Amino acid sequence: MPRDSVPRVRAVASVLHLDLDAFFAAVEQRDKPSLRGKPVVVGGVGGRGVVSTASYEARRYGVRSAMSTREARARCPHAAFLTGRFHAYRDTSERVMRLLRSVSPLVEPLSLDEAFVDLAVADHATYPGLTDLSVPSVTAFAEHLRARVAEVTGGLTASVGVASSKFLAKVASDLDKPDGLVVVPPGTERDLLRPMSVTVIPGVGPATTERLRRVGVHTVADLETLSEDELVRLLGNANGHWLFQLAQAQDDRPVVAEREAKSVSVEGTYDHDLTDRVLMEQLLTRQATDVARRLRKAGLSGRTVTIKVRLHDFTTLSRSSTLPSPTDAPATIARLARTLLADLDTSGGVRLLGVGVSGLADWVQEDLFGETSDDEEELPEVEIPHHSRRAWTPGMDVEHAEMGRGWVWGSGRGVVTVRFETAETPAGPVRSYAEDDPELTAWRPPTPEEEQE
Ligand code: TTP
Ligand code: MG
Ligand code: MG
Repeated sequence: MPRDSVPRVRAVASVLHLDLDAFFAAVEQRDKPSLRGKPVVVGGVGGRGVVSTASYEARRYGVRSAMSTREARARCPHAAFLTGRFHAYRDTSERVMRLLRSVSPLVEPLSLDEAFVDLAVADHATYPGLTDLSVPSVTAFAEHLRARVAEVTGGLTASVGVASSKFLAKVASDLDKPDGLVVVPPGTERDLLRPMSVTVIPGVGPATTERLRRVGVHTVADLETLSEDELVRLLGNANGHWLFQLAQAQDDRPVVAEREAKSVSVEGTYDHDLTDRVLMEQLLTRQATDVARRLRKAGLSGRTVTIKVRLHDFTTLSRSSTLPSPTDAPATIARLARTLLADLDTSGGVRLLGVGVSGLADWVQEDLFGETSDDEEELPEVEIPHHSRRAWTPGMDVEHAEMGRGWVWGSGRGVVTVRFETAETPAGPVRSYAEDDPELTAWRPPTPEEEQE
């Protein structure tokens, strides 16, 4: 950001930020009626598994995203531990994004469950109330939108923040989670921020927090006591200016609809279905390193890391995650790629894996996020085995010839236990089968994308 620019913050609260509550877990509770109102943990269930998310019932026991599943089990042993079903999350996400795009042409998704919407250019024909961007009017609109989200998702709740900038809208959506709405009246932004920890500012990670702590700065109010020059001396040019401006709620970043971003990607196809997660992670790590090398050669860096996975049945899935600032670091790309893989159900076997980076930055070119030492990782030798085994992972969708659709409750010792229920049924019965019972098959909804690739 140029040194002397003074961002022009909007005079009205017209940036909306929406984030679904306990997203993966909420989708699981929707599709598995017996789990509604109960602690649910979604993530890797193996020895090195990590929690993707937990239902609010499980959060009461201290279970959090990115915690090891082992620790989550210790904190909340009676929770249902499920591997993710990406197809269901993507489908739900698409319904929400479609709804948001019906509101405004300017929708900027940040992840599967989260987006900014620019209400200043909202479709007035669909939402006539919005011609007026007053606080009561955007409040009524946001409540209406939250109800619509519940409708299109089959009952999921979303938390929404509306404010005069992206920064404040995102802060606001988090204030009353879950199922909350906070509208920040224009003019009150700084009062809202002052008591908050400096970590509320995007890009302020552990290293910056520590540097600020050493000079006695904990809150945004503390930050305001430092001059721009002091902040630049402390944190460097880009970070210093950025923090100085954001501490005063000066954020004029526009809401940008998804653009055709340049991307760099690498992929590999395999003769035999891969089922070994460790092997898949090693392959992704290698691909991430290749992608990083190409990015650096081209002088590019990107914020969005995407993995592509083709399953044994040729369903092609992609999963992406967006960093707060651009990267070309192999370890960062690899780490993110592996995390993304953790959310996919690959139990049926994988035929193709790929990693890509896209989304060139529109702000803060310096690596605010890259506070960890981030050098090339040791690359393991990767050998691809010539056989594969089918597995029943907890939470996966199945269909039984007689009993119909259900989900895997657990498996082991040659037995798989299934609960027969779907979003449309009441809580259903539990039955056990031999793992190789020919009557039992994996179930996946037909998707239009399957034909594309
Ligand atoms: P979040 O919106 O950060 O979290 P959430 O929706 O589960 O909970 P809430 O918003 O109510 O606090 O992330 C959206 C989804 O992204 C989350 O459901 C699972 C996935 N995710 C991971 O896989 N790993 C992570 O570390 C995080 C934070 C999220
Ligand atoms: Mg969320
Ligand atoms: Mg989110």
